[in-house]
Formats: sequence, structure tokens, C-alpha cells
Amino acid sequence: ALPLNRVYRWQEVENHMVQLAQTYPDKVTLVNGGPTYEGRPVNYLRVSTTNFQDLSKPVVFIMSLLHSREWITQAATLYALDQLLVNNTESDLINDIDWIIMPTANPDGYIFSHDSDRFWRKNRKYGRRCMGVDLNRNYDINWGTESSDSPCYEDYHGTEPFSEPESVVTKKILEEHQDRIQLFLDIHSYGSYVLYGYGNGELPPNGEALSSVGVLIGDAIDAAKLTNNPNYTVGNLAQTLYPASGGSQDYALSVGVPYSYCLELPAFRGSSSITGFLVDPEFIEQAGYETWEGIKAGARYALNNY
Ligand code: 0X9
Ligand code: ZN
Repeated sequence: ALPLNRVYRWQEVENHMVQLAQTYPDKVTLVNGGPTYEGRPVNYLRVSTTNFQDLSKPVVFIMSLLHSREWITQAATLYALDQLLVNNTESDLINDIDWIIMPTANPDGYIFSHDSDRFWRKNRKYGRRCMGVDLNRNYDINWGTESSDSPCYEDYHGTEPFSEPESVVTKKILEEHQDRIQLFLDIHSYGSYVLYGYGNGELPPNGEALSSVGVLIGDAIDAAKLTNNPNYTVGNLAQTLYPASGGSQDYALSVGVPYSYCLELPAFRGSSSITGFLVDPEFIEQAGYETWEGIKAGARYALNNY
């Protein structure tokens, strides 16, 4: 297992995923979801005791680092893999649920955030004046209505819905397992939120259930969190933070995933400026642990109501 005392580079996480697939060949499949803009593979793991063949099981899909500077979110996906495969004390989670876990949803941006600009958020799509598309504005759901048309903005939505290969990767996964994905968690930072769609403030038909399961997840994290960190706030994105369109969380709702959330992990030392994206090495394992408590609460609800 990778000790969660530092942030891992993209290649290190890739190697770890290869290793898990080799160590647990009957439970783990490494899948290449497609190339990034710069040509790297967006890899993810399928974790299943029945090789994804038992269609009676629900699927839980977790991803991190769609926004590359949100480094702390890596702890959540790595911790989840460790608990499912290595620690595996609560075996209902791996026996009764199929998991899709994607630690690095935006590899080009993530590598750039290590090598060149620690606070890079978008992908690395070329632009003459400004680079990058905000992948969490590029999905085909209310596209372009609450996002920026300017390539120089941090929330630039791209030239058209799904113009970016990285958002297409997750689109394909959501569509491939449309009927079975019961819970989708797109893990971001920062602010200690459980957010749900739609990002324009309209609630989906199951809005009330979406809210109550969000509270279940938030409460489970709160019960495990450090006392000096804030409680999680649960709510609709537009009603809680700001409006935003074209997000992965909204796209998942639109293809029929009933429980779809953006988790915003806590800010670095309570910061409310850009330094909130920095990572305290002492908090990485805790971030993994407390987020896992939330994931488990959501996953078990999803399982019992599938
Ligand atoms: O603005 C975003 O994309 C997310 N916040 S962040 O600071 N990580 O950039 C929030 C997206 C939440 N979207 C929905 N719940 N639809
Ligand atoms: Zn984000």
C-alpha cells in the first residue's frame, strides 16, 4: 500500500494501479479510458469480485483530480482502493458492489500542476492566448449557460459540449454503466461541501432523496473529521455556492444516475484564498479516512436501495 504521507506524481499513481491489478487479478482490472489532449491514457480501475459480469450489483464510480490543483483529492481515491483491496475488513463493500475508481481524471493538468504551475485547474488544450478548458464546464448538460466563453477564464467551457477528450472519457463510463451506477462521487477541493445538481439551481425529480443521501454522506464525514475543521455543508450547488453548468455531476444526473455529488474536501489550514489548494502532509491520510467514511455511507445506502 502507498503510505498517505505525501502527494504522488501521476506516474507513481499509474504504477500503483498496475501493481494493484497484478496483485489482485481476480478483483482488479486496469482500463484505459482513452487519451488526454496531450496523448496520455486516462486509466482507471474496475474493482469487482465478479469481473463486472453480475449485472444485479450496483456500481459506485469515484474520481478525483478533474481539477488538477486539487491535490488533496488524490487521498480519497487511493484510500478507497486500499480499503477495498488491502485492508478489506468490511467485505460487503467489495462483494456486493462493483467499483470504478479513477484517481487522475485530468492527467495533463495534474502533471502541469507539478512541473510548472501549482495552481493549474483546467486541462492543457492549446490556445493562442490562453490554455486550457475547465473540464467541469465541458459536459453536455446546460452547456455554456453558467460558464465562461473566454479561454482565459478559469471556468472556460470549451468550443462545444464534450470538446475535450478527458470529459469524453467519463461520459463513456457513465453511459456504459448507466443502468447500474447508483452513486457517482466527483471529488474536488476545497470548502467542505457535499454538492448536488443541477448547477443552475433546478432540482432533479429525486431532489429530496438527493439531499437526504447528501446529508448522510456529510454527517458520516463530520463524525470522522478533525475537531478543528469545519462541518460539511450539504446543498444544491447554485443555492449553496454559485451557479455552474456543464459539470460531471450534472451530466451523471442527466443520464439517470440517481445519487451524484461533488465532494469538496477541506481547505488547507482553513484558508479561503488560493492557498486553500495546498496540502498539509499531516492531513493526507486523515482526508482519505474521513472521506472514506462518507463514501461508505453513500455506497451502503446505494446498495440497500438498488
Ligand atoms: O466549480 C466547480 O467546478 C466545483 N468547485 S471547485 O472549487 N472544485 O472548482 C463545484 C462543482 C459542483 N457542481 C455540481 N454539483 N453540479
Ligand atoms: Zn474542483
